[in-house]
Amino acid sequence: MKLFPSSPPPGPFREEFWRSPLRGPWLTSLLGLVLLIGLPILALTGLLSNLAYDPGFASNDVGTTAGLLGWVPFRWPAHPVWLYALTQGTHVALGLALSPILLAKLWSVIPKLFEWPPVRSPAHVVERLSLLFLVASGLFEFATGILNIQNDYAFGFFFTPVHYYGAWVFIAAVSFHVAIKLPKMRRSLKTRSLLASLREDVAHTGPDTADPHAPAVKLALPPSTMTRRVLLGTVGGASALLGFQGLGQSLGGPLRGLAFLAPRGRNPLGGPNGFQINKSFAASFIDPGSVNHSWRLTVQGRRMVTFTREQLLAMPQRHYDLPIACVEGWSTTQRWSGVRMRDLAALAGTPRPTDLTTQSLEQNGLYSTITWSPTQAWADEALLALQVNRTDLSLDHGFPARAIGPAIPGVHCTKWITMLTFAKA
Ligand SMILES: Nc1nc2c(c(=O)[nH]1)N[C@H]1C(S)=C(S)[C@@H](COP(=O)(O)O)O[C@H]1N2
Ligand SMILES: [Mo]
Repeated sequence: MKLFPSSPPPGPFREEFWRSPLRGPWLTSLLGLVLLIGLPILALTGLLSNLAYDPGFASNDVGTTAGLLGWVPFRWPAHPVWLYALTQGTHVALGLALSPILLAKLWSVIPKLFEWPPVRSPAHVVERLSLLFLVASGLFEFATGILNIQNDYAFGFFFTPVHYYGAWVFIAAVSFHVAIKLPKMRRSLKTRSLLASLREDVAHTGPDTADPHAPAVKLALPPSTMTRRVLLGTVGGASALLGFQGLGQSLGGPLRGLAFLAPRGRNPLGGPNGFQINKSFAASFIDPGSVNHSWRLTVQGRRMVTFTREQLLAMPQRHYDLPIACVEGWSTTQRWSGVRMRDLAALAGTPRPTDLTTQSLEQNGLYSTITWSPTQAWADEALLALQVNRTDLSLDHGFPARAIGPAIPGVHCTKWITMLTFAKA
């Protein structure tokens, strides 16, 4: 018994519904080639971001350490200090740049979604299921990533494991797809020259007939109303625009002006202390009475010591240009001044490298406590910062003191510090 009638229902299930002669295996393969180059870099920088969080420490537990997929082949280094700004800036800018390519590629194969009959054989079911995983996980990863950079952790910590495990599904689905389609992609790419296709005018824009099994209807498509130059130019232009705006906010400084979509604003001089802020003091709900002269820093090592801000300022001050590099892709490099973390550790009777756990005055914040690995905590540039750009930190930038260190994600630069704990986790 036949499951489906042999003639498709009207609408998108009929081949003549899809009229663009530009659609076809050459276009799909060309866009596929761009994704084939970009996606591995996107995946790698994404996995590195998870690693940079040091998710193995209890207070950093972002839910991504479970099982085989909790990929931690090495510990995140402290140098070069701009490492995370580079990897995460690349991840976000590239993700933005690839989104128009992904959408165009989906557009180029959309008739396949309405294939008739929908199910032909068990092998056909497997193939369609693998495509379902591919498209669903791809759209999901791009959508959650973009929402996260625009909405400031719209999903709270939920985002991290979901985007992380979603990435493994996407990586698996892409690998499977590439393994199957690579020969077809290579064949299809040979059917047209890119340069010649870009030179065609609209009257000479013929159908993409690379597929010898293309249905006859393909050959009888109406004349094109658009050249390949316009199509590829639009997709490429959108991609470049999004990529550049991503780069603008990653590189910061004057280039921040390019970042027309940046959720934290474009103005490089915005915010107190001359640069932007992520979470303001008001949004932290910290009692203003706890950051006045009564504030004390507690350092817990082998013994416990407390310091006033004046005592900290009387200690040797170090000055370093260090970026704050947020998972959202933006970064900003400023000159930070303060006391070395390892000097504080020594004063608390802990002269040997251990982990460092920060504690903010902020209650219930997602980022009020974070653990740094010994590599970070004992680096020269690991500071309890009291000043930035030679003036006191503003309340919004973490007054009375904030943590800042080399090559660490922004989320590890805890503001409004009340306690530092040096201990083996
Ligand atoms: N106490 C506290 N510290 C915090 C945060 C926070 O929400 N609370 N946000 C972190 C994040 S995610 C980043 S990117 C940086 C941003 O620094 P900024 O607010 O000075 O721009 O601070 C980090 N320190
Ligand atoms: Mo962040």
